Amino acid sequence: AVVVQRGDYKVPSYQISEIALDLRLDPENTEVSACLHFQCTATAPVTELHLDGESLELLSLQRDGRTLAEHEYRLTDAGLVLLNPPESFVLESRVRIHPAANSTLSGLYHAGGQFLTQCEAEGFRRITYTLDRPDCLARFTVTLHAPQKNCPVLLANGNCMATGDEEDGWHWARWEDPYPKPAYLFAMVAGDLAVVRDQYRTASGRDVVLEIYVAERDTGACVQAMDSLKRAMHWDEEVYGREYDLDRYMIVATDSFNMGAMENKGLNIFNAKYVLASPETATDNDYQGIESVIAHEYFHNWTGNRVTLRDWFQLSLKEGLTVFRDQEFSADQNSRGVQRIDDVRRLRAAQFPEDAGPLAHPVRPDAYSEINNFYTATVYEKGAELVRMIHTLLGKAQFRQGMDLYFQRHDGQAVTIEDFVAAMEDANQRDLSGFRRWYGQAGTPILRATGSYDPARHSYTLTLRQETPATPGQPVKEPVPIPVRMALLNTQGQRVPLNGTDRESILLLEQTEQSWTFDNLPDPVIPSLLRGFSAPVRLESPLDDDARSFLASHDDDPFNRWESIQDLAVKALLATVADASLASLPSALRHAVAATLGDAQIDPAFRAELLSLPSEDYIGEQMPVIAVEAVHHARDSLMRTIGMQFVPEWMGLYHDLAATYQRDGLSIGRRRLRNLALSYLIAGDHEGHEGMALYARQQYAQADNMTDRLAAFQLLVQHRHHDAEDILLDFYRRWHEYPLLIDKWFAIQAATPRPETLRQVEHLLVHPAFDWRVPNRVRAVLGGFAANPTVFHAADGSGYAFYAEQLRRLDDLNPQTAARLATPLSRWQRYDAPRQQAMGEALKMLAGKPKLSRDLAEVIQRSHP
Ligand code: B3K
Ligand code: ZN
Repeated sequence: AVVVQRGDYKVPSYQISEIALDLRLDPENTEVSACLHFQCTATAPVTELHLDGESLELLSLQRDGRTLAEHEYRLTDAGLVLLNPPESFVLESRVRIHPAANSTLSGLYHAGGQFLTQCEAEGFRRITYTLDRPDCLARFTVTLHAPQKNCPVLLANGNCMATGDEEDGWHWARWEDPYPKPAYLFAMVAGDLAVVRDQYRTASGRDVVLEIYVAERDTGACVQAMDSLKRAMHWDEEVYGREYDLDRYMIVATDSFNMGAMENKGLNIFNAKYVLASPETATDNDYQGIESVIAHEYFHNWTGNRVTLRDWFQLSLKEGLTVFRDQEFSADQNSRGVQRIDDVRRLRAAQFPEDAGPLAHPVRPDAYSEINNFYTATVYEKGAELVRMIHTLLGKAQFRQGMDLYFQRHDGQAVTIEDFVAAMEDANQRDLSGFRRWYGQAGTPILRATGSYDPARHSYTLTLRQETPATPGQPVKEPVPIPVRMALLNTQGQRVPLNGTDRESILLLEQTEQSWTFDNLPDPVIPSLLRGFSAPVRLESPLDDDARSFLASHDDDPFNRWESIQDLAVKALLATVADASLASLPSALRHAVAATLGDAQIDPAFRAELLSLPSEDYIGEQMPVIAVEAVHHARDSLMRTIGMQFVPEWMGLYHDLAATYQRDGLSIGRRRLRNLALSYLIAGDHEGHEGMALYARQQYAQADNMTDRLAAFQLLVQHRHHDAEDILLDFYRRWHEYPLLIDKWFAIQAATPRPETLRQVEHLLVHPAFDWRVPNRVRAVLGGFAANPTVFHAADGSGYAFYAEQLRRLDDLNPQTAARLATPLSRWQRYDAPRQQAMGEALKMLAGKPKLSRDLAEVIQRSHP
């Protein structure tokens, strides 16, 4: 396969100033006429101009009004080559494409009765011949034709300039986008959609029409999406001084989408999961997801669209920065501490394992064969952490100055990560040359801290050491600058002054090892390190259990308080994994849990975080060889012990926190804590005794909202209480018309940690509601299955074999989704020999598949070279 190298970047030899598209939309055969204005930008004459094109059937080709002769162009696998093109010319092409047959969901496709597009990263070449690269910015005019009856709504980027009727019940609409844009931001939608409208007045007083397009029956479920959009627009004005720049902002929801959403200029297309919500059909987490994805796509209008990418290696320039922006937005809207904990949890769950395995790559990758494989946790989440570290190093006001300069310099341009860092430097006269290494070096640094108090000198000395493990292609690592936010706490839990008046400081570890001494400390201190998780590293902390337990109830940094209790839990769990007879609750952890349970002053959402045990995956990550079964049993048994030892406390919470449904932050936190209490009560139930399941059953039946109903449903299904079957049926009957809920119904079953799950999942795949063409559904079942440690990693290899068989099938329909779902198999090195062998065989089987997609081929090849 062709590998694209970052170092091979070349400025395009031509630019396209204008693209006029005309589409006659028909599910089977759509005709696309394109008129492109080319202008040479190279100094030397160009003998071959390569236009990208994929799965296009060329009907006609004209240059400056004249049909091209055979010696003037050549068709290839990758597109169309124009031979000896003039310096400037107009190219008119007509092609035929097949939207209904397009199951890849890239380019133009027809699904659920609608025409939709997805052009990032390289989907536009599946619509017409073009220079499909982000550094080619053109002005677009788009004319859509479709039958009025099936497609009353016709949308594209920008402003609607004219509409009209045609013969045979067809109609048309013409759209113009005043902002030049790369092809990946092109979008069009046609279908029978209802619209929910609102408006927003910008800071400078311009009125913007906001529209959300959904199926008629979903118009009542757009409140959270619309509200989040308005809050995001306001926040970007307040925090970054950025206003929206068109008169209309459109969002379209669909069930058929490869990812979360897409920031097409003025016309976002969204997975329905991130638009639709009502209290009866969506959980608090769903609401939260909508808020952050709506904001994320909106923020792209400046970080991504107005300032776009030079090439795909720069992907994190828009994604890391925009994730950072959406995280900060959510932190401002909700609880900052809880938001940070959730963000770090996601980073550790997805990015750390990626960075430690064969798919590790720098935030700015060096090579790819299929760019869609690089929309990763590294590019997104680690990329956001890098921006956050710049924010930490510069300070809030200085970061804003850097952003202002970035926009001022690069508005309307296609730029690089280097341009971003340079703007941050130039706006603040700072040198970030060492920091650049973070972008080029893969792997998660290990940060080792040791400290000692000197009673004679009244001083505390802290030594920090860093080391980054080797990753594929990068055997030797350099030190990176690591900002370590820290404080020292006295025995009363107060922060003491650090060589001056500051009681919190940011140490910058730039070398492999550095020490800092703090004086004037009459008493011993406990260090609180990496507060707020100030850098994406693995901290090996110097604290003993008592110090951890102390921080678990005294640290005023919410992240570190949570981290302390997590560390205690991980330690206890690993001890049980090593020796199952140690299944007790160590006293330091018991104290921390008791203190948290006894402190009603703690905000309920934060309290729920403190009391949640680390996931099986996270525990496994801390082991050299992941002991799948032992980890599962250790966690189960710790849940049970904590459940049993604190029955009155959990019971008290469960009863005291009962309330009628409200949507404010406090109520959300209370629901979360209450459902956590229920899960401990159920875990703590004695074997065979189902007392607590009654509560769950009652809650399932009587809940006035989906958060509570689903929490109970999940507990009942996962613990396989005797009437689990009835409850599954009941849920299906009630919600079968709500695809997003049926996704959860599938996912929860696939994630049930029981031996019979594999057989049940086989049944799910032939369930009438299962559909290979709908990624949400496929992800529910296969994604749920891969996230089910004991079943996916069954010792006999049955989980892997089954899984690979399904990916093989999926790859023929939707390579992007297949490749993404294949990544859990890349982690084979972390398991014992028989599992390694079985995962290797699964990968090998896939590697030998006929018509293996480039997407899946790359993941397999990099996983098992
Ligand atoms: N930019 C899109 C992701 C496109 C993925 C293409 N395979 C959504 C986002 O990050 O906002
Ligand atoms: Zn994004």
